[in-house]
Amino acid sequence: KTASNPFNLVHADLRHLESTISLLLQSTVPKLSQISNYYINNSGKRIRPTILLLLSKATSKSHLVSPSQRKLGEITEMIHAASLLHDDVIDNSSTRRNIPSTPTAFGNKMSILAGDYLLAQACILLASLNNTDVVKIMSTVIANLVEGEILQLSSRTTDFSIYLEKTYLKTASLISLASKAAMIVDSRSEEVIHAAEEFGKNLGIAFQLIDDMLDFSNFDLGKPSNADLKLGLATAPALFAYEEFPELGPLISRGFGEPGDVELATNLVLTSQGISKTKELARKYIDRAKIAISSFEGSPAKDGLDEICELVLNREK
Ligand code: 2DE
Ligand code: MG
Ligand code: MG
Ligand code: MG
Repeated sequence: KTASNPFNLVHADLRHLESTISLLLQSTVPKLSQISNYYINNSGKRIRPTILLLLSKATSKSHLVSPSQRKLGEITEMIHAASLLHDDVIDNSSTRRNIPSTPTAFGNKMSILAGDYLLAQACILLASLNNTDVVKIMSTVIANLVEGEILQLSSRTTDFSIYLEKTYLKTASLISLASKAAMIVDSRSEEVIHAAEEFGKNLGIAFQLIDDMLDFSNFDLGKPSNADLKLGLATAPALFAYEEFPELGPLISRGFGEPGDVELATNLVLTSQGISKTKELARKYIDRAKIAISSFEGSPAKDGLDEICELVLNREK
């Protein structure tokens, strides 16, 4: 077990990433710089770039991060921030990171346009890598985010495999494919590229399982909790609860749309094993993520990746 927090291992790299992104988002239209930078400035966990930086260090003989790998970290954080600017419109969500959400602070139109701007700046940075394979990989990520979001909006199903597919698309794809790309741009072996992709995929699915579990908690998440049922979404805790309480079936099918549905479903989920089963499943994905990188040589960065796995599983926000 490492003595130091994995985020400390990349502290300087993250400060560099933040200032670089902020420069990239400068625009002659001042509002655009402000809104596109809004979530990036406001102390996110930076988990995605931290993973990329640690994977880069752990798999480099010199333990150095290349300029292209840094850029991929920046691109990844920009795509993530763009998805949040759109997500808070779609979810009609009032707060994030303990501040008003961008739709609340600036309106839906501004939030969507600032997301588009961020995405465009991420594409410009992506082009500067001069690697068409990596352009394809990161463009696939953007397509996957949209596919995951549409699948979520259009599927009121009790089918767990569809939930997992959606979870890959809307959350794990970004971490997984960005990790893969970060290995490709610095010419890692096929084995290492595959290991990074598997690590990101399993960690990403665990990350969203915990996000969906925390939505049922009373913790201060910095964003509204108990939100998913109100949005009509049956996530892992509700799907596990349905196995014990089949009477949840019709509520899931109608998107918890009738008066009293949300309250009844909340009570059944909290009475069921849904929360603990969700955490157990997240543990399985976390273990798979750790196994994926188990052949990496020992280093502080490798220990940091293992530590991130535990932090993702045990986080309370
Ligand atoms: C987070 O899920 C959502 C992630 C994907 C959002 C993708 C969109 C498609 P949550 P929280 C909006 C457009 C993508 C672009 C512009 C790249 O559970 O609980 O809603 O943090 O997250 O609100
Ligand atoms: Mg949301
Ligand atoms: Mg959402
Ligand atoms: Mg959520």
